[in-house]
Amino acid sequence: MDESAGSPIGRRAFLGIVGLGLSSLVWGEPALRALNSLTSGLPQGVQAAIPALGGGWRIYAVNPPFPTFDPATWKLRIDGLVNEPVDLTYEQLRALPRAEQVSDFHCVTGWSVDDVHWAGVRTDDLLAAAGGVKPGARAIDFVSAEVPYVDTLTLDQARLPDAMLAYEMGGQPVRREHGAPARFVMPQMYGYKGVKWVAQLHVTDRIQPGFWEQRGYDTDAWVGRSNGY
Ligand SMILES: Nc1nc2c(c(=O)[nH]1)N[C@H]1C(S)=C(S)[C@@H](COP(=O)(O)O)O[C@H]1N2
Ligand SMILES: [Mo]
Repeated sequence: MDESAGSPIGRRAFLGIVGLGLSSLVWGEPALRALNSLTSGLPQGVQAAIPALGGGWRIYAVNPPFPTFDPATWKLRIDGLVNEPVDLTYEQLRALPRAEQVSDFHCVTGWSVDDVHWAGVRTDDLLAAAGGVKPGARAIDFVSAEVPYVDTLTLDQARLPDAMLAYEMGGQPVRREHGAPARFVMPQMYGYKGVKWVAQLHVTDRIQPGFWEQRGYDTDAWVGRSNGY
């Protein structure tokens, strides 16, 4: 793994991940197509030992194998402090107002991917599908199908004009390793704030520390203005 392009902080954070013994996979696009089918049945430790770089993205997961996506049975739960809790099917998600954007992506460990083309649904349109939020709503827990990954954004953060629940990445449906069928995109914050394999938006009255925040990373993870940067 070549993390030498990262800043000292980035390197330290990366080593911290390794030190925790978590399976932060470091994979590259070219090898993934083949590796995914080959490695899905392997033990976590073996999967984590495969470094395949390329394409700019590093594929991260904390609890492999990656969740699977079946369009016939998949549901997105939107509940908590909303007026009409709902389970959206994939078809219903795709029928919500479509937004598109091109934005840069930054991981706190020091790597970035510029000009990523995303398509998906803005937070307001997701919340509208659940009848809107109730008084007192302040935050959203984004719960991953990859247990126990979770992260929380304030409502204001999640509603930023360049934040979205993306179902397309680079003009294609979000690939399995990138969080199929939907991942949250929060370009103004570091990548760990954007949950992959999103299964639930739980609206609450408070910020709760997400997976990486429980391990020392900042809750307000503004790019260039947090985590020691
Ligand atoms: N469910 C889940 N979401 C996740 C992560 C993860 O391990 N699991 N890693 C986060 C981090 S730290 C980054 S930088 C990005 C990486 O996205 P990629 O794997 O598509 O490159 O996903 C974020 N979302
Ligand atoms: Mo990251």
